Amino acid sequence: MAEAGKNQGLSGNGRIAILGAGSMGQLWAGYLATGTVTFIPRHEVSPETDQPALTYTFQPFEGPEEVVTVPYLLATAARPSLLMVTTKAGDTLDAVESNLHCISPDTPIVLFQNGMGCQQAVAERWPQRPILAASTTEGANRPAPGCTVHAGKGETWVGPLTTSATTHLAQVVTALGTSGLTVHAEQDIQRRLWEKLIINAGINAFTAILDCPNGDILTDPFYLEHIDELCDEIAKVMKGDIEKALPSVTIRERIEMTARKTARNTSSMRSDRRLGRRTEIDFINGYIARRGHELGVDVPTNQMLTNRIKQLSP
Ligand code: KPL
Repeated sequence: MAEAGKNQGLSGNGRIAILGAGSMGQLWAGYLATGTVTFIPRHEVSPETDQPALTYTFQPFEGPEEVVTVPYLLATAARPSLLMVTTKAGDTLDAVESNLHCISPDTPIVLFQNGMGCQQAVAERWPQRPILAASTTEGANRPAPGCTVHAGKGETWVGPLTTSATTHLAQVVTALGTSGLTVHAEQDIQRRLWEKLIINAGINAFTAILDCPNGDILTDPFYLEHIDELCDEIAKVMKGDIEKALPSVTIRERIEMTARKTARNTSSMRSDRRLGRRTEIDFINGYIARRGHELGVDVPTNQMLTNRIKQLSP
């Protein structure tokens, strides 16, 4: 963690609250300056009976391991200047709704979810609020309880989802950049989210079904049988959804480049499945299938992968 300091550019007290203390939340909290960041607890924290903070071991991408202590935001504390939401896609809408009472109407909210659909649902529900989405290629995992590792160095793009978010973009990028992680402003965040969605749609379900690391899908007959049809469907739905769509061959190249680059990684969906947790399939292949149905595009492969994952997971 960096030294305590006020986040330049954010209005108010400069404090950043993080909703969702999973690997991604702990990664950002591990890099943001001590004293500027708090976690929003799942349940209200009582100063008399509850732990006032979350403590964990953080292994940064470079340098020695550190013990990080991040206080919980108390109901009585001053309202934060920025809310980062790092919950699982399926929990996002409810988590935001349950915590809006401690977030001022003009405080920017940045959504860090995988996949598509939940970010748009939040922006549609609160169109007057400054809501932004982030697409990140940072990789973090928790190999053991109480231990978070920054496993892959990436970049993060942040862009507005609602009109009022546009004026907050520069200050949000500056505030997140104080972490030392690479953060860019992106006006066309919808396209960035789609570009990440493509990768997740081509890797996650296959790894969860085959129960293998990312790189192993590339030679598996089940993947080889379905990947071209999957990429054709993705290309058609993408074209109906955004302006700068990609052709099917480029989609396959991008999926395979990432699968090779992250060959030994366990995807988030395989990990969810192994831990018996709900997966994010509804926001990945499930989202593409839903959009396909709305657009009149046939999406049997996305639907098949969605169904297979739902049969395997809770
Ligand atoms: O983002 C990922 C995930 O696991 O969700 C990929 C890119 C597939 C890396 O594991």
